Amino acid sequence: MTCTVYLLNGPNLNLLGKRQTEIYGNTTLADIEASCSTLGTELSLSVRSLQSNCEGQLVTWIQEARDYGAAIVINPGAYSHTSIAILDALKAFEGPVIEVHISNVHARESFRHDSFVSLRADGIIVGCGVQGYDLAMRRVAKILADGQS
Ligand code: CA2
Repeated sequence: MTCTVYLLNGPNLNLLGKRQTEIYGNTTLADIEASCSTLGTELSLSVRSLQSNCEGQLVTWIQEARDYGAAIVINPGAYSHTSIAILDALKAFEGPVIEVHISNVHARESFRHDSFVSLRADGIIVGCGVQGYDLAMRRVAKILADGQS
């Protein structure tokens, strides 16, 4: 059966490609979701793409992934730096979790340097632009394939 990757994006990432293009680039979230889905097909993974500006909704989807997801690729946006609720939900998820940040958060304001989500993440991709999502999908595929052998 095909494994499902939950591709979760947090607050304001729906604005990608529309504002602050000097930091986040011109690619839209729809572009990212489409390219992860295409790559997923190549990697024999199905992708469920979801974005919310609300912390509780992200927690609910992470809980849903416990039943229907094999892995999570998540850019929690600013909630990375604040949300113990998202960390706790991810701790209850048993599959691989890869955290993505489009920008190099370590070269930005100090409040972006720490992420609660990183305490649970199996891998963290930072500052690779939107290619980070592609890298995260490939990492998830490798972890899942290794786990099945
Ligand atoms: O670099 C990343 O991917 C971030 O997760 C993006 C978050 C930021 O709070 C994190 O520190 C790092 C912000 C996402 C906001 O995205 C926008 C995109 C276009 C226009 C406005 C905001």
